[in-house]
Order: sequence, then C-alpha cells, then structure tokens
Amino acid sequence: MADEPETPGATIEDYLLEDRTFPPPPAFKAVALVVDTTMYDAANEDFEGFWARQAADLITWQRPWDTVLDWQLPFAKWFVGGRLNASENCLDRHVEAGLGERVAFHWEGEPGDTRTLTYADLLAEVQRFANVLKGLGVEKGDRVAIYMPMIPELPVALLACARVGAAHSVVFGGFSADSLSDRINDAECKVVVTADGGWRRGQPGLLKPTVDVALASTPSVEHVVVVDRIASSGGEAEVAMTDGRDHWYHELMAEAATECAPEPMDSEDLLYLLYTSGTTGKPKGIMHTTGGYLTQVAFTHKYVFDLHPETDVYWCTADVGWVTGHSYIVYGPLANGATSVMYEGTPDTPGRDRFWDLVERYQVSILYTAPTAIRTFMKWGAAEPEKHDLSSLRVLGSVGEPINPEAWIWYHEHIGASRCPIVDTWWQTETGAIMISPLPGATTTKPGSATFPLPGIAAELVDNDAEVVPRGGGYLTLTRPWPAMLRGIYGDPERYRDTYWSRFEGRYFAGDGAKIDSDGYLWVLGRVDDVMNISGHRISTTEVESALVDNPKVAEAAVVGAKDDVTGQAIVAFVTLRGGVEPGAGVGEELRDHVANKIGKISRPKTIVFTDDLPKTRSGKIMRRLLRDVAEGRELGDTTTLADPAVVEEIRKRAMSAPSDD
Ligand code: 7RM
Repeated sequence: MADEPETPGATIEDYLLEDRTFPPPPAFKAVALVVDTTMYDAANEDFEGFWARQAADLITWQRPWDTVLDWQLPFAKWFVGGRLNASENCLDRHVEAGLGERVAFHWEGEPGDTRTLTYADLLAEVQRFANVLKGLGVEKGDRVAIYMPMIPELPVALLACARVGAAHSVVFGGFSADSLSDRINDAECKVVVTADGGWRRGQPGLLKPTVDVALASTPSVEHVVVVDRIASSGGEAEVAMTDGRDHWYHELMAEAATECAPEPMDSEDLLYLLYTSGTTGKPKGIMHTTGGYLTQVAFTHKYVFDLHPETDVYWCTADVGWVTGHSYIVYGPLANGATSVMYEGTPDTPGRDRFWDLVERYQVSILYTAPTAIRTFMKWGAAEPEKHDLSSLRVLGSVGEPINPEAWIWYHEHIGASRCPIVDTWWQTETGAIMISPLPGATTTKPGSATFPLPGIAAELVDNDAEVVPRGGGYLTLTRPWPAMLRGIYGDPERYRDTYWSRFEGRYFAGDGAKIDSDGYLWVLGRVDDVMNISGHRISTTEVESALVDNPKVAEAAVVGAKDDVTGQAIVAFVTLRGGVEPGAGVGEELRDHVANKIGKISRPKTIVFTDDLPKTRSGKIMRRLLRDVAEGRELGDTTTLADPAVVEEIRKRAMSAPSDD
C-alpha cells in the first residue's frame, strides 16, 4: 500500500471521499437484556482484569491461571499456567449441572431427515469418537484433518479432537484435492475425518473421491475415517475404501469404549489450525489456542446475541469449514449451553423458503447469517419469508463482509419485522471472535455500521503515516492484545510478524479499510489488500492467478474482485492466452473449470476477459486497480503510470462482451 498506485486494493483516498447518507436509526423495542453497558468502562479501566473476570465467569478451569496476560509483542499468552479442556467446557459441565436433556443441536439434513442431539447425546458420541481417534494412534499434540459436510459428526469430530488434545484442521468441503493435500501436508496431519459426501441442491456432493486424490501425496496420513452420510440417506455414493487405511465411522464407533476422560490442556495449547488465504498463493495456518479463545467466543456469543440459553434457539447458517462455524456453531454456543439449529444444505432446496421454514419449525430466536445470503433473499423477494411465521426471531446477526444499507434495511424489515436488533459483527479468522459489534438493545445502530469495538477491545484507524485518524477514513488496527487472537502462523513466526504487526508499529493491522463518521460510528469498508471477499469467503487474487497460469493455454492472468450485487465481490479474470490459442467461450469454460479443480468451486471465476495485454506500470506491476475499474464499468482512474495506456481501452471493449457464468 505504500507504493500506490501499483499495489492492488483501494486507497485511503477512496474512503476519505466516501460520504454516504443513511436513514435515521430505527427505534427498537426493548428486550430483556443480559447486556451490561458498564462493561465498557470497566474494561477500559483494567482490560486484563476484565478478561480475567470473563474467564472465571464463563469457563471452568481444572487449574487456575497464574498470570492473566504475558505480552511480548506480537506474541501473547493468556491465562498462563491455567489448565482446562474445551470439550469438557462444551459438554461435561453442562451435563453435570443437570442439563443433559437440553438440546444442543436440532440438526436437519437437506433431504429433510433430522437428528436431535441433547448435551448428553453429544457427550456420549464425542467420548466414543475420542476413543476411536486414540485407537487410530492420535495423541495429545497431533493434528487431525477434517473434511466434512454439515452433519452432526462434524462438531463431534472437532470436540473429540479437543478432548484428546489433538488440534483439528478443518478444510472446507468445497476445496479441491490440491488444496486439501497442501493443508494436510503443512500441518502433517495423522488422520483425516471425512464422509462419502453431503447433500447440496438435491444432489450428493461427493467428498471421499477428492480425499483419495489428495492422499496420493500426503505421507503423514495413517488413517481415514469415513462417515456414511449419502448411502445412509438413500443416495448413491460409490466409495473406494483402502484396506488398512480407511475405516467406516459407524463400524469404529460400534466397537469404541463409552468413556474418555478429557485431557488436561494448558491454556496456551493449540486447539486448532484454520487455513486462510493471504496475499500470496500459500495459505496461512492460523493458530488458535485454548483458554483465551474459549473465553472470548463464550463472552461474545453471550453478549453480542443477548443469549438466554434456557429459552433461545440459535441458528448460525455458516459452514464449520470457516471460522464463523468454529466459533459460533461449535465452541461459543456449546460453551454457553445454547440450543442450536444446524442445517446441511442450501437455502433454495427444495424451495426458496427453506431458511424461513426452518426458522418457523424450530422457533429460531437468534439468526446469524451473511450479507451475501441476505442479498440473495432480497433478490428472491419478500414473498418467500412471508410464507412463514417468523415471530420467534429476536436478534439478527450479520458477518463476513460489509453489509450495504439496502440489505441491512431489508433484513430489518422483512426478516426482523422492524423489531429485531441487527448486530453487524466485524471479526476475522485471525481475531478468532467478534471484535466490533453493537450490543443488541443497548447500542443505537445505523444500517451498515458495525458501530463500536466491544468491551475489552481497542481499535483505531490510522493513515499511511501511522497517524491516528479520529474521524474519517483509515486503516483498521487493533492496539491491545485480545484473548482469542491468533497465536501465530503454523510453522512461520516471521510471516506472522510481517503480515500483521509490521505495517504499523505496535499495532495489529487487520487488512481492512474503515471510516469513523461524525457520530463516532465505525464503518468497515472492506479489504485494502489483494484478498477478495466472495460471499464472505476470503480468496486471494494470487492464488487464482497461479491456478490460471498453471493451464498450458494461459500466458498471463490478472484477477480482481469486482462488486457484485449478490456475492459482494465476484471474481473477474483477465487472461492473455499463449500464441496460437484462440479465445472463445470454450476456452473460458475450460479455464473456469481448471481453477475450480485446482482450488475449489468457490474460486471459479465468474467472468473471464481475454486480452492481448495487461495494463502494467513501467516497473512491470500489473495495475489491478485499473482492472477493477474496468470490471466495475467505472471511469478509469489515473493512467499516467501505465507503460501503454492504449491497453486498457482495448481491455474495456473486450470486457463489455465477455462471457459470464450466469
Ligand atoms: C468472520 C470472517 C475476515 C474479513 C475481514 C473483513 C470481512 C467480516 C465483517 C467484514 C465488514 C463485517 N472471517 N468482514 N465481517 N467486513 N463488516 N461485519 O468473515 O477471516 O473469513 O474474513 O471479512 O474484510 O477482514 S474471515
């Protein structure tokens, strides 16, 4: 960003110029609050003491900590010397408190099959599966890869890993064999837990064949556990089982012992790795540890959603393949003893009212979803939610990308009946838990603003020279360590320092641009680096470019995220073909498929523009900023640093007639 305009991404000036006006904040009906607004002051006066109180109130420790925080910038240790087990906190203590019959998950498969798991059921299944893992040689300190659809065995697998002290590394089911094997190899996982597949849009989406391809090049993997999901629900899935390596989940479970004591873990022991796209092609293994993470996810889940675990039914629509699912389907809600809905499939199957049907039947009171979903529902029309009684809803949440005011207002009116507070929650895989958000009923919201940092969190905007920007646009930074913060990048402490702590001295740089308005409200405006945000999923431009140039027909490629009404951003690829290869719809299709196979379906470019040349600076850097202008049909920005200004005009003409995915 220091050398604009070569560096891709929006500039600070883009944000400073931005001045939108918004309708006045709607008045909310008061709710019975668990919120305590005096927490803001208490946390500011003594933030370590504040977090220590939360850790003591919300989490059960096998041994108390000696020191709240050990901060050797940029390396933090929280609740040093404390011992606990995450699965014990999510399960055993609730059952011991007499809540064994409370429902943990109302699970529903896409075909309509259901399973109800109480806390007692979940504890029993987790203990058995923990024994299965032990039987396969998994020990405290090992890593286990998890590549699964949204079925109950997924949270079971996570909690069983936590129980035996192995770190899980969940890889989203949409990722390709290459992406899976890269992640398995980086962490040297010993075991893979997967399924034959999962249901999506009425079809079985197979996972095991992808695992088989990935495992051709993963020397660390000794065993694979396969859940029989498709075949057990009336579908057809041919599964090749490798003798000695692959095992059926239900067969191992039938033989497993029923009791498994939770392993005592150090507060700073690794709980999990989650790989996330960075600005280079190589994904980063984000490290989360146990005590601080659990404290902050439990704290935020309780206060941000005004959770009353005895009466609320909570539904987070994310996939556990992303951090939102880790923190707000598994660890946060279970640590708080909440009752959740978990759903396997897509919102349009069998009809476009599937979500609202689920809300009505399970009487969901807290709904946490993404702007991309909300914009899709907007497109489908208010008639779909109107088919259902949504009066059980009380609090609505949003996460994953900036929510545009239009979508916010639609969500508020058509889903929340102008009665439910909306919590727009800003956070990242790296932060582990929600950092900036309103507190429902306590914070007056503005449509599109994430409002204020939560108690205990300190955020500031800075300009290019690291000067604090009290009002106006700037880079979003965090100035204090927080309990759920990433502890590093697996195997690469220097990259951790460089990526997050070197741009602004003493500050964590989030990679987002933001604005503080004249009322002091914070607006997160999106990434300023070359990370795209497609439906709330982080995808690096470099990664997609690498996949494109990997095809022998491609000479050069530049990828940008262009504004998209539904998915937030859409992938637009500018491709120069090798000599002798003729551009056309066929090649476009082939390249899109190629990217989908290399990285995963979510990375499939929406549009491919063939061009003889890419706009470059004299030093040879591709000017993605101009390509974004082209892709979004804008007037071109400053072209004076271009080596050959004629190139963009040519590209612009081509872009108008480029074939697109939809
Ligand atoms: C939870 C999650 C993180 C990036 C982050 C932002 C964007 C997330 C919001 C948001 C505006 C929000 N983790 N982002 N939440 N932007 N308002 N409420 O999404 O690691 O996958 O992505 O997502 O750009 O840096 S993530």
